[in-house]
Amino acid sequence: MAILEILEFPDPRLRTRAKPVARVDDSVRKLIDDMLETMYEAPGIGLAATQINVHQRIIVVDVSENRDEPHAFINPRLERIGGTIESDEGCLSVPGFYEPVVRAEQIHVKALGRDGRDLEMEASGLLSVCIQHECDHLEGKLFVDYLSNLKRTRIRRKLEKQHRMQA
Ligand code: QAP
Ligand code: CO
Repeated sequence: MAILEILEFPDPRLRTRAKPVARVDDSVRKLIDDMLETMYEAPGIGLAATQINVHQRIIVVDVSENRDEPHAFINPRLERIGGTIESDEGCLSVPGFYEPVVRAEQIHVKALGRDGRDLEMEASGLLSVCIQHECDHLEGKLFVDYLSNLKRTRIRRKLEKQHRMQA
């Protein structure tokens, strides 16, 4: 297992559209395990492969209180079932910033699981929001894209300044 480096906004690599996983093999399983370890260590509740600069359609999430309900979705497809929910979102790639975002409340997810088998799941609440947020990453989309230009620009400038200070 390994902890991987997480790209931070406005890194242009976060805008890459991820490619479908052709075969769920040991390398994909190792990647999922490293992503889960990286997410737990951060700590976060969700991580997309895009965030660790791997442009394959893989996300991991765990929204449980005890941090013991990991989910991995390979080639996820989302159907919005209904409702709307507004919640404060953050992102490991946008550290220190939380802003409200409106999403579908209920979703249906089809994907492959870590075992390579078809997986279907309905989700609502935080799990639903988190899956939608992570699927956006695979399209090169970030939660800050839902904010006003002013808010997004402020966040970008603050992170750019932090990155300069770290350099
Ligand atoms: C996506 O995000 C998410 O700013 C997952 O300093 C978040 O795990 C979906 C994190 C909220 C729905 C609601 C963020 C950690 C973790 C930070 C995360 C930070 C440290 C974010
Ligand atoms: Co994120």
